[in-house]
Amino acid sequence: MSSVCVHGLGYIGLPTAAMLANYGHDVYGYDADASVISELRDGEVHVEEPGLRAFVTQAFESGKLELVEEIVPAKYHVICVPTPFDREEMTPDLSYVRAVGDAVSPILRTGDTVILESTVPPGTTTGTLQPILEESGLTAGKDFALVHCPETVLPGNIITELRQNARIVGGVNGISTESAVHLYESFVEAEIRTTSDPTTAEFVKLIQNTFRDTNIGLANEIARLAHDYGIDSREAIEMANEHPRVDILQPGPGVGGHCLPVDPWFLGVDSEALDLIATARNVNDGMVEFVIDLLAEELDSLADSRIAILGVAYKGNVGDTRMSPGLRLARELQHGARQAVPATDGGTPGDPSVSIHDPHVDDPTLDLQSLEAATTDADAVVIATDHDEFAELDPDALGQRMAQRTIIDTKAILAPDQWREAGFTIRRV
Ligand code: SAJ
Repeated sequence: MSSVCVHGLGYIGLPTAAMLANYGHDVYGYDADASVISELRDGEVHVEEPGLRAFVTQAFESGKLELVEEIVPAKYHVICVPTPFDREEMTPDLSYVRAVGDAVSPILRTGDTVILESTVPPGTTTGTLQPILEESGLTAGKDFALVHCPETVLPGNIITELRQNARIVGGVNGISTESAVHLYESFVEAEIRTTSDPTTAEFVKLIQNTFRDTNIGLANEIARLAHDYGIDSREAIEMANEHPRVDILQPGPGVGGHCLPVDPWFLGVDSEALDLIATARNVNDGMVEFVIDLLAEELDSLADSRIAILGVAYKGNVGDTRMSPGLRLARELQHGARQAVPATDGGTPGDPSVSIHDPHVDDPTLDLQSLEAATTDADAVVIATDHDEFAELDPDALGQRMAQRTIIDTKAILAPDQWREAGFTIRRV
């Protein structure tokens, strides 16, 4: 068992720190945001994730997970910090990675291993992190091990996937790779694959998320095509997927979260070859407009309507609203009238009134309403997230509250016949 300092206690760092501790390592959890440490000390788990609270509590109670205000020397440094992306400038913000490098460099010892898990543009581990760490006077691959090992866990299933997903480990040399494999072997039940270098491992992570985003882009384009041909995209995709080598994902109101809408752009940082990938990104971002078109097709006057959006989390059964299609839809619809979400511009009078409801989201900056309040007198309801609660909506109860019975089910979670029988006009993406 080893000493491990985990840098960054967010969606990935916190479960990783708890996992390592629960498998017997001596873990020091550090976060540059002091409020994260103090909340955790007060027993607050700031990441909404099934089972995480109990998992973190177990780690604390075992005495194997200690929170630290300053980073400490350790055999392993595992870096799980955010790497935001500026879409306008096409530049990644690597300041958090650099800051960890600056902090680790003075305490780095011969024999230590530094692992970068954050998603980064190809070349970051060797091009950005390595020179900072070598300011210590030590050399990567010779005196200390340096590795990229991307995280691949799915929000909503993080603890299971930390153990069960295959890991990709790419060190600057064989000894580096071996050292990281040794750490992951202590809790990963799946295969641990190694790449020739850290840049390949970085690239692999990006093309995994790009594959999913581009595939969803295809599904979304199919949905628009199906609309023009007057057929149901879901039925067509389900039938197409009967072919043994076809596996089209599901269309929807767009792609949210902090990974899929962002990671493909990292591939374009040092390459001009982004073409299909960029197009798919733009198709996915354009789905909000498509949903608005569907509303406009069903409502006499979109501008004078009341629209209730159900689901502002970025996907089903999570509380995370980062880059959520539901919020984007709300913003696009309600440039003026009544601000359920802070507007990005001043807006104009005459836009539809929008109310939002999400049983999983707790965000005081949003004007979230109860299901009843959000849907009362609504001219249309848009299901923007596939929360389990929404699949169980009662058409009669909802219809009685609404001004007219129109529902846009962007995630195809409702049974259309049942809703039609209740007098609804139902449209799906
Ligand atoms: N979505 C669709 N159609 C689909 C599937 C998803 O529109 O058929 C939408 C979702 O509604 C959501 C968005 O895509 O808005 C992203 O959701 P997701 O569940 O596909 O993925 P994330 O962002 O929660 O997690 C992804 C995962 N990557 C892959 O599956 C390749 C996860 O394994 C990664 O660890 C994570 O990104 C990450 O951290 O990079």
